[in-house]
Amino acid sequence: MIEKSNMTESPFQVRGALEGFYGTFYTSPQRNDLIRFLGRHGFNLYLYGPKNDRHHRRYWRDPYPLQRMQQFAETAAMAREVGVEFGFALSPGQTISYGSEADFELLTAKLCAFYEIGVRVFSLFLDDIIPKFNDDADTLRYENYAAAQADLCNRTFAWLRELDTSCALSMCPTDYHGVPPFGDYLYELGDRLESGIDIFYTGPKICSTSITASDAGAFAAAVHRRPLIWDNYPVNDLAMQSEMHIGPIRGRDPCLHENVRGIVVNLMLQPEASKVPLHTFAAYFGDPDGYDAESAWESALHEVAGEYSAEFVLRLGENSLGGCLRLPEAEKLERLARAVLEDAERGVEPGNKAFQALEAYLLQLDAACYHLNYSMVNLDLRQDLLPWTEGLNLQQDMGLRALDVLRAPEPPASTEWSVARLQELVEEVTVHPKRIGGKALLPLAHYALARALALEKVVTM
Ligand code: LTM
Repeated sequence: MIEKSNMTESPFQVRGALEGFYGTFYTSPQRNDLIRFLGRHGFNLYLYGPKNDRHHRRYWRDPYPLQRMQQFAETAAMAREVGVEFGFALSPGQTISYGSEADFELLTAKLCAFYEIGVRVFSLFLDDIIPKFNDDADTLRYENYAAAQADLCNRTFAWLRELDTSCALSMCPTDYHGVPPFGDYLYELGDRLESGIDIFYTGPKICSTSITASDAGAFAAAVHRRPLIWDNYPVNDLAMQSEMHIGPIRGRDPCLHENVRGIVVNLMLQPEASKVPLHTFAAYFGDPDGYDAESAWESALHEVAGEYSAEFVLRLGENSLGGCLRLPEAEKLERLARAVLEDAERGVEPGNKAFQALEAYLLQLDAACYHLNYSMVNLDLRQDLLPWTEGLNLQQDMGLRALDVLRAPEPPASTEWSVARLQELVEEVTVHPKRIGGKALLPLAHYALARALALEKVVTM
């Protein structure tokens, strides 16, 4: 486990996690549990801004119900005790009139309610909106969109600092990724925004495979400040909902800290599973130069899943590496399945080395799925992984059945049942909503089916 004391030496000033995804946001107990975990691993910020919280975005003007404010108050107090600042973000961009005094009053009233429960870190998220004024008055009032956003942020910052000089403000711009030359908007925003306001940057892409110190340096030059990285790994919302990003963080430059104020990690929809990549971020924060993704992953799995379950979660994880980090989804399984298919197509008798290697690995996956379903001590992790465990279980079952069908000597009698079950499994795997296990087992299953059906024809002729 990474001790908090190591983190005081981290070169990253801000080490945060962000509830900033689309979809069902966390319950208060899930959030509190995650914050305690963050505190134990040297993170110092939890930023709250889930897109589907209507009081955060769609109905940003409305105050939160009392009961939710009480929950936030408890969370903020607990967070501080464990060394994490609870930050509140508001997303007013869909409907705000930037120059309106009435809207400014509603915005500051919303932030003030959080100030009163002890929150000192605030953010305005202006991402994922159409860069067009909602109110004609803004068209007359402002030279351009960046000027309007800068004005809103600057007034909010001045208001916060008058309230309390310890308050911090960051903002997520409408263009938050890319490489130079950036659009006029960003240069304009950088010129106009008060220097004390942090700006988020997601790297060259929205979900970036790699983020280098030079990417961040170029963005910093454009906006006249070192950005905060909004890291869209491991988030798995929207089109990524079929993916489970339980692998370690990779592709973050060891020198990134030179050009950023910090990194804030956008979480998955599954809070318990998010702890695994978060643990690896903690290792990177503590020693970016010495960071080794594989060993960080191993210790993350041991801590989050427990000694007894780590290797089984690893089996699932190594078949679920697809996503923005651009790793092969299931490198080993695909390699083993392809080797069997190639042999079968060349007429090599089943049962050879490749066949045995695939069978042995599929049996390992079978054992892993059984463990993940029925023996995990961390039940929250079990629950988070369940749809992917189900997908992997179908894959391994289909793979083993395909090997049975290939191995069967005398169709149709000896394989009839296996062929029928294999057909069903192929259909189930094809429509399964989660991505896991790569794409190589299906061609093998199709090959086994086609061969069995062809042999059946010969026998019955
Ligand atoms: O990345 C940013 C700044 N905004 C949104 C996030 O809210 C969302 O979670 C990620 C991943 O889909 N993409 C975004 O564009």
